[in-house]
Amino acid sequence: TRSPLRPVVGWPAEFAERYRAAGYWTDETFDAFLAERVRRFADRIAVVGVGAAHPRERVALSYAELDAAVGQLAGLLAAAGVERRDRVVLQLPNCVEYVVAVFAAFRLGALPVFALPAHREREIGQFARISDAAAYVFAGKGWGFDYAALAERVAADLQANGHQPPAAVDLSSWNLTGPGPYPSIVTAPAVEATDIAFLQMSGGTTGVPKLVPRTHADYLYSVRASADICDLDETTVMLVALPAAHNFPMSSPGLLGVLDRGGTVVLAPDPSPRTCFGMIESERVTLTSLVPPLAQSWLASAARGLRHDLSSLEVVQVGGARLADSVARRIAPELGCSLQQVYGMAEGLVCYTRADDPDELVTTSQGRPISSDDELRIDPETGELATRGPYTIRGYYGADEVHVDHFTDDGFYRTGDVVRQLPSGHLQVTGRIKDQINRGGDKIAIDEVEDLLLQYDGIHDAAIVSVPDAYLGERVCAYVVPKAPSSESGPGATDREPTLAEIRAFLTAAGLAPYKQPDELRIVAAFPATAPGKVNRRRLRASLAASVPATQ
Ligand code: J2J
Repeated sequence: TRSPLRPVVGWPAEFAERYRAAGYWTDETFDAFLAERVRRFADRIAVVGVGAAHPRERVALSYAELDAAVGQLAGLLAAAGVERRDRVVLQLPNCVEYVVAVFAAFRLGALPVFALPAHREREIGQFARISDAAAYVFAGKGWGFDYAALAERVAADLQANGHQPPAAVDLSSWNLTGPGPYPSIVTAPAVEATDIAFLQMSGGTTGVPKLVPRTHADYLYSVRASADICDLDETTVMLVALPAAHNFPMSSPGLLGVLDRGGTVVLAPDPSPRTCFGMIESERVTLTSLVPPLAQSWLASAARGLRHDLSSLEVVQVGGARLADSVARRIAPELGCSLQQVYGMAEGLVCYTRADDPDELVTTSQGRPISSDDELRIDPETGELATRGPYTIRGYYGADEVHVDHFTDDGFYRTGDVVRQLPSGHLQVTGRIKDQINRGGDKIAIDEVEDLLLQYDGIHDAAIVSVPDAYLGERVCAYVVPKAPSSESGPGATDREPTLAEIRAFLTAAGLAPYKQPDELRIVAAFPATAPGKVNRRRLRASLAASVPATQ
């Protein structure tokens, strides 16, 4: 049997009452959300994309067909043993089944645990362990990686460590449109809107990831309010180019915002300009969300004359990492649409530039919060932003030991971001004080990579440093002090500096997602001496970063 859902720090009663009275929190749950949209928009197209098993075949589901597929998949998950309140790790590429799987979990009153396609044994194993997942849903091996083999390795590893492995559910062998082998499940068990609906990945600053518990009520508020701000309606066609499980394309306003308004979600199987421009043209896409490096590569392709009709595109959102002002200024003229900057986080707070903001604010700021009840506090000394509000969590899932590092006594989430607030209320993100690298929107916990490097045989000490990168914004540089050559090394001894390729092979063998692995290696004889401790570790990284001029 699985352990019960763990308790989390929630909103104090007086805040909960305030958010309900203000109309932010309603009684709607995700399953009820879908049911109501299916009633209103039954024959409209809800989701377009490729199937998990057929990455080259176009599939389109109406709202009614989506609902039917959700019932079928819920039947399959139930047969795999998933029950109300169980956790289900979802690791799917951008295929139509992704949307089906999210709502199939909700149909059972189960909680999706969102993972990225780039995650590997280490991350999936951690998510499964921390959440004590009942099932792991993935998409076979047709997507450039063998997820079935990954599932086997994760299961073996959990078993070896005394954990019950989750049931493996491979959607590449599931028939999305045909009658399923199991009875369809059409009604959901009773769930409260203030219950935790799912666990989202946190950017991460520690060796072990933290999971973000979001409730139906708080998340759906952010989705509805985002759909209002972005003016979505039935004519909205959104291209999901980023991994669909990322909080940004999921909810800001994301695919959920589009479904809220009866629009169409188009899932791009990969984010390349070639694929995405083609889909924008053929599906008449009006909205998409990008991270800054993708925005740059789209600009470069448009400038090179990759010929496609992008005239349907109204808004390109950019967020996840700081967009350089110079790139921001090119988006509207060169892609022929409006730019919207988005600064958000899985923990809650989301800021948008607004359609009627002056160009200067749109190109130089990261927007202002969704809600007038988003409370912002900027530390006068460090500039760090702390925030609380109707959709910002008060604590992580099952990580009590890190609580005080991330939340203040009065319930503010410490973002670790350094910001400046303009008189208009808009924020500019100017820096970061958390131990994290933001590699073009992908978040890397420095501690996690350093801890693994220290397990490498030939490494005496290691420090992970962020290096400026023209395309990614930041890239990952490992400073390594090799072990001293042993004095008795005779002929054939292999005492020599480790190479980047060897270190990456080691980290791959350790099951670490490729995007977290060093892009670059710098060997040094010794680190400047510092006393042990977190603060000194930060100082060491800063002095290393300053010691060598960054190459582009
Ligand atoms: C600078 N840094 C940014 C921006 C996020 C919408 C949009 C993004 C996310 C997201 C999200 C930034 N400029 N425009 O969840 O709903 C950095 C900050 C922040 C961290 C959160 C959403 N937009 N960031 O990126 O949980 O450091 O969410 O604290 O992945 O990304 O990362 P994540």
